[in-house]
Amino acid sequence: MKNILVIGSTGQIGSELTTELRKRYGGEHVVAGYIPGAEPKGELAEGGPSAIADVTNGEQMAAIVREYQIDTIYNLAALLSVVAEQKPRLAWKIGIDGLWNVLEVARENQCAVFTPSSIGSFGPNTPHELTPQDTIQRPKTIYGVSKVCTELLSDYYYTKYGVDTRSVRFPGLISYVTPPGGGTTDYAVDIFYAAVRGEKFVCPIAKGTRMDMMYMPDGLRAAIELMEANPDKLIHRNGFNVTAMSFPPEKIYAEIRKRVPDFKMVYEVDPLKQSIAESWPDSLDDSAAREEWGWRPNFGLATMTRDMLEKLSIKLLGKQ
Ligand code: VAH
Repeated sequence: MKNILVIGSTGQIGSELTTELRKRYGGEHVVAGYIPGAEPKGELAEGGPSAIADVTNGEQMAAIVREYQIDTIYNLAALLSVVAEQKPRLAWKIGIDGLWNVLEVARENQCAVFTPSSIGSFGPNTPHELTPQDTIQRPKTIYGVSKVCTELLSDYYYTKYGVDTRSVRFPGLISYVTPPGGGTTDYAVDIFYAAVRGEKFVCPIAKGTRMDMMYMPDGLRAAIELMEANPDKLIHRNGFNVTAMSFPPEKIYAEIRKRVPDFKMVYEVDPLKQSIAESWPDSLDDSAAREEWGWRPNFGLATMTRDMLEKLSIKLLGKQ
């Protein structure tokens, strides 16, 4: 039976991943790791054990791993791309110094480790269309630099010490549960909140700027299915391209207007977000994930839009 520690369990991915893991493995087998000031609340607090797990404190994490006999760590501690550009040293401290601590704890305690990478690990001279699994990665953001290092350091710990490290390169993740925290793709979440609230949406990303995206249920499944995959079939390990859809702002706007006809959007391009978005792929080739561990997305733009609008209407307005 798996005993799992989720580091960053109250963040955009962590909050839903912890709940999903508890459904699959039993609440008592999944520890919600958090940092002071970001305590689990409600279902996350009541659904199973929680503990302060700060990636910058290796000893603290090691004590949790021993106390709960942890065999799998999902490490979701990171600053997202825009916030990271404003706090590059902190981004490195959490993303890489923290990862080093996680990998050392995993090495000493025989834990498997999932630490997500991102399409942010690609840069302006990476092929933008159907970005290959194996290609040049020279990102120009500290977020991207830290994600390339995440992939390489995780591979190193597998090759040198046999630590079972695995990860995917997430596209923009869209969710109605926990709002995103400072990313370039946040607009694809914010647009739904504006539509349901009957507000005009001011889009910070320019018309025509395509980025890969994924509905959160698919993202959670990608992480869990990779960690459950037969290791003998894995040729790659850290940084599998995964995607579900790719669209520019005008396409998601048009899809929402099919259900919210009077919804309005205008553009006010944010220079930092736009420069980051333009350096990222327009679309990913995720054939390696499909071949090596059977990856398949379930949601596309239309089905995600329908579900997001339905769920957010209940969450924000109390009605369908
Ligand atoms: C961000 N949502 O925008 C994150 C993610 C691929 C995007 O890494 O920074």
